[in-house]
Amino acid sequence: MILDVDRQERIPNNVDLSSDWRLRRALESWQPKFLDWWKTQGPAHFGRNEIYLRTAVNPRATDWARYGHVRMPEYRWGIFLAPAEKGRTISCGDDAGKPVWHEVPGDRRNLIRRLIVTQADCEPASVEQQRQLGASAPSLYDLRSLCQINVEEARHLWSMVYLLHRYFGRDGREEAHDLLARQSGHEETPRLLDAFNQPCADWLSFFCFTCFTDRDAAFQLGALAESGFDPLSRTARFMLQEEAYHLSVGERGIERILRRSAQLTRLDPNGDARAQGGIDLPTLQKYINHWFAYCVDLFGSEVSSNAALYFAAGLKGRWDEALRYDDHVAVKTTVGVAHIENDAIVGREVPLRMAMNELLRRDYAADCRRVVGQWNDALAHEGSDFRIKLPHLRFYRRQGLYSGHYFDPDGHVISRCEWKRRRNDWLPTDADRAFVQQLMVPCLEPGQMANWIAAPSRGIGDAGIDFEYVRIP
Ligand code: BYC
Ligand code: FE
Ligand code: FE
Repeated sequence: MILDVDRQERIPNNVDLSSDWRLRRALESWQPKFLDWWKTQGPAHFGRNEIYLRTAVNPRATDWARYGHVRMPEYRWGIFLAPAEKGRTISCGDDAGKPVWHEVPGDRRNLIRRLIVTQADCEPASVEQQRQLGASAPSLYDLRSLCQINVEEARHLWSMVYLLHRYFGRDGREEAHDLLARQSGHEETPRLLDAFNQPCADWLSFFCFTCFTDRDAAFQLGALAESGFDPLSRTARFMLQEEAYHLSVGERGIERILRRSAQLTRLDPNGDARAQGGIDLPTLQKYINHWFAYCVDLFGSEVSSNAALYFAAGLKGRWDEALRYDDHVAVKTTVGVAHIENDAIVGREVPLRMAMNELLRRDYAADCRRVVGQWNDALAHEGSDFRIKLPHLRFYRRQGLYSGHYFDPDGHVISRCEWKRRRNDWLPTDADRAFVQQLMVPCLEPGQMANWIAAPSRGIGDAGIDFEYVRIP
């Protein structure tokens, strides 16, 4: 009998590794390289401590993870695909409606590989970016969140490396090797996408990252879950299950900082949160501007022939493609996309398939606006008049139609001169970063929080806020 989930194996999995000795050997020889990467590029602190972590054990809807104290290097990283859906068909593009592929179609090999490699590259990148954060955790509760997210991003890497090894032979093995060789922020061998080469050196950045960058992951994985290459779809679907928690860490983290900042502003005779050892609300807004803009770039160009190819080939769909749309071929309609001509904003109609990146970005932005709405409710609840505002999609872009032009946070065209004059009002300055950095002192007593952040409303599962999430002897 073939076990659904094999947990006794060196690599826990539900892909029947035990019956494919070549694949198993290839992955087992990648494993020590992965562990070496984890040691040298992964979390620099608390590697020996027992941490209350969730471990994925079975890709079903409920009861899919176990919780318990484990040391991170001993974490059981597994390869799990969501259960196959019987009779699933290709959800978009030229082959919409035909049965999905269980092997890689030869003519789509390069496209699929590029999608998987791009997705895969982000996972270890994020762990590298967050490497030093453990040293300045604002609480044990938050330290545990960081470690949880790090081990799960590493599991996402495992999932992608499985796909590369299983379906791409020698090329796949080389790509898997390169995934551990590139390094976030490295001058010669950086990570593939810009946001993953940005420093994430303080906890305000961490919460912005998990709110906005992990949300990009959720939307990209949603689009990949629509893939006609079924193993990719199933992998993405299971990763999405873990991703929900990452987003909540970011959303709730920022909300806790906002609440605390509002309280400290009120407390100070001059309304200065900084004087009270907190982060002032305008600085928070600047960090949000920075990270939102970088994450908006992650969707690629507004008009993209790559995106059209992915869609046409049935490899990447729209958000909720199957549920939200009737026309899955998408060759008859157009989408309005603002272009910049002679410093003026001009609306143009673009063939729908060419605008797939932009559609996903708009869905992403709508979700971000929903979150900002909740933050503003929290600010109102604290009696603050300050409101967070998401910058316009054109603000501070380095990819796509708006890069090389200047816009204010409302999306109006401005001159380079004006940009230089106002930039420090809109984006964190070196002084802002230095200020935030010096607030980052560890607070590791169970139940205690650093001064600049409010306590969470509740703990993890049944555990209280004062639970010993990380055992520190
Ligand atoms: N930075 O037609 P274009 C995650 C490149 S996050 C640098 O505009 P395309 C995670 C692009 O690669 C989710 N380069 O774009 C989060 C192309 O280069 P080549 C990650 C960029 O291809 C937190 C050129 O510009 N998953 O998992 O339609 C923690 C022109 O391309 C950027 C995915 O992204 C950029 N921002 O779309 C842990 C899904 N943007 O090929 C993990 C897979 C574009 O001409 N990736 N370029 O050399 C994709 O679907 C697409 O590659 C993209 C780009 C949406 C990223
Ligand atoms: Fe991930
Ligand atoms: Fe994530």
